[in-house]
Amino acid sequence: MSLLNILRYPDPRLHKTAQLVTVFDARLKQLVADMAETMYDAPGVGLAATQVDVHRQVIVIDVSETRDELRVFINPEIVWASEEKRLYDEGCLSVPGIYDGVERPARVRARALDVEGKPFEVEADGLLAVCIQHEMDHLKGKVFVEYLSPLKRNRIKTKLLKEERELARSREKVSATR
Ligand code: K2U
Ligand code: ZN
Repeated sequence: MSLLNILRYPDPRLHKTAQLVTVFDARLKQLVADMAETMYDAPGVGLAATQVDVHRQVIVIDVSETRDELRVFINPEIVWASEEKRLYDEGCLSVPGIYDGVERPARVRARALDVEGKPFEVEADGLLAVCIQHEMDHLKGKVFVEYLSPLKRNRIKTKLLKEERELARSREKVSATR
């Protein structure tokens, strides 16, 4: 298994639309295993393939306290969402250090395929419902900061680009001393 690089906002690749999975083979299983390892290492409770620059409809989620209940959603779709909304302070592994309120349906029913290609449905509320919707946004090329005001979004973009430049400079200094 291997740790994958997580794209950081505002990388344009985060806005690509993921394609349907049509082949359920060992390569797909390897991708899921690598995504799960990357998610647990981050640590996060979810990860979409888009975030690791793989543009296929694959999501891994584990919202369990014990961190040992991995859920894999392939070609997921939301087939029902409650009228009732819930505001949740979201974060994102692609937008490190930023948390802000996003309102979404409180409960959803999602239909997907498992890693063998077998269909299943799950009804979710709480953190699982938020995470499923957050990850499915990633597969559509949408990052949660797009729900925030343009002012907030631009401040976040400026902050993360500045951090990216400082990170690149410190890496140059390290390689120059070698
Ligand atoms: O997509 C991601 O970057 C993974 C998110 C999933 C998530 C976002 C918002 C709300 C719930 C889940 C990361 O797990 S963000 C880090 C985190 C960790 C624990 C609980 C909530 C968020
Ligand atoms: Zn995210």
